[in-house]
Amino acid sequence: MKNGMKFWAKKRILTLLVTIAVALTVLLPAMPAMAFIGPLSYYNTPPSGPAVDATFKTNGYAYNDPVFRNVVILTPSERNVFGSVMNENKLDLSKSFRCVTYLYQYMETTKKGTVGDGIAFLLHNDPRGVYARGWGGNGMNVYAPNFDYVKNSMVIEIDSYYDNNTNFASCDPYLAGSTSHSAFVFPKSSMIFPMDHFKTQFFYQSIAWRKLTVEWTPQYNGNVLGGTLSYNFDAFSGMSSYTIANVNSIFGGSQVWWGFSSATGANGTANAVAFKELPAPVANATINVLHKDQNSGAILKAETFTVPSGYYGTYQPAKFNGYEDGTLAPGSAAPSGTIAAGEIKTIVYNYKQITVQPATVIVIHLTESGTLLKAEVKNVNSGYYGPFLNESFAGYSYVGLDPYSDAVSGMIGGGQLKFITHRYR
Ligand SMILES: [Ca+2]
Ligand SMILES: [Ca+2]
Repeated sequence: MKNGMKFWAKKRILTLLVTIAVALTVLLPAMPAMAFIGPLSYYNTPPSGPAVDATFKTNGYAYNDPVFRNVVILTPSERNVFGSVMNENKLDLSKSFRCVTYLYQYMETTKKGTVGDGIAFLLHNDPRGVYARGWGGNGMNVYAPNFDYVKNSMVIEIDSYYDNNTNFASCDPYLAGSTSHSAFVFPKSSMIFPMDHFKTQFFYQSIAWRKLTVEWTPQYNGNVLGGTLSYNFDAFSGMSSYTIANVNSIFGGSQVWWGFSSATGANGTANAVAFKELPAPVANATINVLHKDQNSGAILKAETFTVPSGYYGTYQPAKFNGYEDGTLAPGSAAPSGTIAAGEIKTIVYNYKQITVQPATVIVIHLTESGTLLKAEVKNVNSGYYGPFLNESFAGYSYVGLDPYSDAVSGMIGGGQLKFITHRYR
């Protein structure tokens, strides 16, 4: 009996130990190990930015870098890990936004190997909210060939590993020689194939922190909210854009969660995101373009453009009869560059006349009843003339230009004659 009691007690303890061991095996892969919460040794110092605050939720193995407070390490430099960072404040897709980050997709300085699997910027309305996730490895923590994927979502993937297998969560478009690609992808309950990548761009892996700018521009089609998601990654050829006709059909609403997700498989890569500018409305700025006669300084043409703040494209000189090609004036704003919200920039081009020929402007001052007060012949050069304004005559007040008068200033050709008629009463 005593022996029997001992055997029973031993069996209880053994069962308990096995239960604990099984529980640990099941739980551990989902919990960040203590070794992963320290600073990471990057090859390059991350760009600075706003500290990641309490509104950001990190999941899986992701954590806020203890040294660089604007950086979230999505995966430490380990195999088979995953992580995400989601903001607890939803974005309203009826308003524009721009978000600027830098991505790191490389080893720690202490490690060597192949890079994988990538980082996904995602907008979503998954019922799991900030805890939404997909499979690890090439699932990049967003895809899964079943209902584990992140629902009601749109992804910009910066995929750092080419997958040609067709037995996990995603496989990739191929371009000989490239190691990485970016694309728009809509996660779904089946495997992601090359054809599910939209507007793919190919590139090479890098040890640099690479700039990722994401912009959203809403657009209504009648009462239906649509919009365009755009991004520029590491100064590849311009912005890549994808337009959605109906936001509700993708996200099931216009308010969406946003954040970054990542995973590694066989390659222990550090995947990290440095926040530079958190999502903020894209405000407008003003660009004036002035075209001037180089000698007289007269304005040949003036244009005003309302543009989104940020990068603006090139404003070229115009063409004017009788003038050489325009050149940028001293002190002019650059013809392309960046502009801040609310800022006004003035781009000035100077134009030099090709040949100067004599021309004539006759300025006549008449009363309404036709009495001549004064007449003058002005010998001018071809090109810009004037202005020849009204004058003061005792006992008379100015009425205005005669309806048949030429303009008080403007362009005149060589040998041409202009009549300016001012009327008085
Ligand atoms: Ca891949
Ligand atoms: Ca891919």
